[in-house]
Amino acid sequence: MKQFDPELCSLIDEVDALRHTRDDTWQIPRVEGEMLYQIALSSGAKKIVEVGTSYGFSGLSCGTGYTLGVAAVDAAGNVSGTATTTVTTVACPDTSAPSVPTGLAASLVTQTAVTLSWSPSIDNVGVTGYRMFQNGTQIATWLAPGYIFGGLSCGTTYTLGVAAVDGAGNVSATASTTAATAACGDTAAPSVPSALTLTGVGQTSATIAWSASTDNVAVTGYRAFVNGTQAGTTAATSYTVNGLACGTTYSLGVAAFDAAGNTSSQATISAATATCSGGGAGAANVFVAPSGSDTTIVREANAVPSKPPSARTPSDCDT
Ligand SMILES: [Ca+2]
Ligand SMILES: [Ca+2]
Repeated sequence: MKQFDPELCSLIDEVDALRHTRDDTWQIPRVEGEMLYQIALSSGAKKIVEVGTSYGFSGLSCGTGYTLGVAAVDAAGNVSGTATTTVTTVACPDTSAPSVPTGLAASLVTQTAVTLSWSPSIDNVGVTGYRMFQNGTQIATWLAPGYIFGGLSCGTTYTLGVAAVDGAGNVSATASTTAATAACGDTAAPSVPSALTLTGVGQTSATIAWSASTDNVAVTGYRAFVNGTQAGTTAATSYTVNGLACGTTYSLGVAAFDAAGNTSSQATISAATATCSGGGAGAANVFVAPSGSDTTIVREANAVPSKPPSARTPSDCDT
């Protein structure tokens, strides 16, 4: 609290001087019993004012307490005691921005959200809130450290920022950090294997090969199918199916799968195994035509003739 000079001696001197000059210069009416008022400024200066009961002080500092005083003076220069009051001028405008937030840290990361925390900013008056930024764009205001950035995309890196604000609208610089959301769940199947070809065939086996599939994450392997039934898996781009029957046509298929279990559609190719040889799978049938290649007239191998050879007639062989 600034104090005005309580000493009134100089005031008296001033009044004495006025009394000698006011007729010529100040033209203060010389009326018996008239009261003048002395205003004691906090700076220590004093001022004589004419009769009145109010005075406006100017040139004071904002946000500062003052003691203001007034004393009465009569025409004879007699000065009263001083009455005082205290007053504080209006607070100074806040032109200082809060400190920049520090200690930014991302936590509780999910596929779609990241929680950003930070240390509170400080301000000459008071921090009233924070502005939140996502990739440089303000998306929200927040009252206290700790904000959840939501609605994010999985497997994506974001720049997250925060700036402090005070009641006068002063804004700190923006502090930023980067954070990546959790990896996306894989729901996309690999591409269908292409360029499926039959690269080898035997009486009981067939080998197929194809061009590698692609995937949004990675192809783990391939499932091989025989007539629609899975026969096995491989990480390679070829597969040999065994245990087939000779002289038989099969539908061979292959489909790619990823680590999440997503499987592509099948690519298929028709494959005929090699013709059966004697003693092979066709041994159950006996050719009766002289050439041994008649495919329309056959007899079951275990058919027992109903008559001994000596009793047979040609017609016995027709059925
Ligand atoms: Ca401030
Ligand atoms: Ca995938």
